[in-house]
Amino acid sequence: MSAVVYLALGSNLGDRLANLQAAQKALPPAVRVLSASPVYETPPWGYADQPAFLNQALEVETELTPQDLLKTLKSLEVRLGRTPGPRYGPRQIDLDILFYDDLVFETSDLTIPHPRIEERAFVLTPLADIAPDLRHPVTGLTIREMLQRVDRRGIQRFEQQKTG
Ligand code: PH2
Ligand code: MG
Ligand code: MG
Repeated sequence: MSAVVYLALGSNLGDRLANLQAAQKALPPAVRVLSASPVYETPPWGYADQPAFLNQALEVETELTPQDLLKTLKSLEVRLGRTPGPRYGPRQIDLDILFYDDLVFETSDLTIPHPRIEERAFVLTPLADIAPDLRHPVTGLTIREMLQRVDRRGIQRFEQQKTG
């Protein structure tokens, strides 16, 4: 049995776009991308004195349990150059589990759905492009409804540099 999972990707250090692309490419065969949102440039949230982020959402299908998926994503973050830093501080790559089917689950190191989705325009904006009607299993609100309630100022589609 596989689960449908939504992931949030973020980067604000180094080649931000390359970091997002490398993360998607490095997902193991047990995590298959069904849909990828556009990339957005977003003002830093939580701790303002740091570079702007690029954020993206992915819809994936996986056989991994939530705990195994978390382990996989954490080790991928390290492989892609993430070093320890402050909570909400700058990072090469951040890979967060937003939803795992309609599971509601909490342990000391993992909470599903992600606890701050409804506050974060940088999560909701890309997610609304690929899953506007997805419902939060606890609040019953759709992604579109949550997005209408947050401050989207400063968030813009990131236009990729054309080459050649
Ligand atoms: N991630 C954080 C803290 N603040 N701000 C933006 N815009 N995008 C992020 O991905 C982000 C953040 C901690 O994970
Ligand atoms: Mg995060
Ligand atoms: Mg994280």
